[in-house]
Amino acid sequence: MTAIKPTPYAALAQAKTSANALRYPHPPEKKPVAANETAFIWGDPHIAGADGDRFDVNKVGKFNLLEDKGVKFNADFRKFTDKSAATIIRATDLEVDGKKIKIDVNAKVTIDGKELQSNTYKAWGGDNQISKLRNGNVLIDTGEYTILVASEGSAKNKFLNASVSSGKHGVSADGVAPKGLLGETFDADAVKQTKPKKNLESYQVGVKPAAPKPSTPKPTTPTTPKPTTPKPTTPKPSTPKPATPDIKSWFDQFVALLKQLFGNFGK
Ligand SMILES: [Ca+2]
Repeated sequence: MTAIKPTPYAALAQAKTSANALRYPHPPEKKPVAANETAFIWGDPHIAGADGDRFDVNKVGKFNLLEDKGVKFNADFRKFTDKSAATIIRATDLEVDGKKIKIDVNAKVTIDGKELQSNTYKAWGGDNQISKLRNGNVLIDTGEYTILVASEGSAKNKFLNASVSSGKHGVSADGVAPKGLLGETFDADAVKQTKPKKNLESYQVGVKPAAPKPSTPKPTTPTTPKPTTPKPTTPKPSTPKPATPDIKSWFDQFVALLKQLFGNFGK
């Protein structure tokens, strides 16, 4: 059999294509990782990860929720009341391209120590900006992420809920993948986590996980959680559990908010 010769037209088209390829070298575009996804943390804290992961964190201390290039987002977990076993987020702090942002339980915002007034915003470097919305919520835009922090609860017992959303370029366009309790769920895998990927202590801010002693390999006994001995004598004070907002409605509100803010969200 003789090989079929390309027709002159096909040969011409091929030549043209290679010429174009040389003229416009176009690296293949990488598929965005975990684009347009949202992870939530709310109540005593429940976590809903970016691709459907669900788990709870019931610890006291400062924990990292998100760490990526130019962004750190930490939450302070405290006991809801002195007597409750449940913990809630009492404060958050962020570092976004060098700016230090603190958000207290009333959603009061300070940037490098200066208070941000209600219904105002501040922008700095790149896409970074922070808005104190009329409803008291705080919106932080880093370009790569949109972070929302909301104060919830009764006047006496307030707590914070938060969400982290990725944009259309995903979370790894800058070559750095996110870490942290929420950040690590932007991994675009099909695994629905039922717990954090690592030992909870390794997310703790300012606490280095103890290095394993090489001599005595301790069996990995998980730190026994303090038995929550409910005092049977004293009647339980009617401390309402932090309202666990319906995740769907929270998300809908969030999307509506973004639409209201940006109009062309998602385009
Ligand atoms: Ca990144």
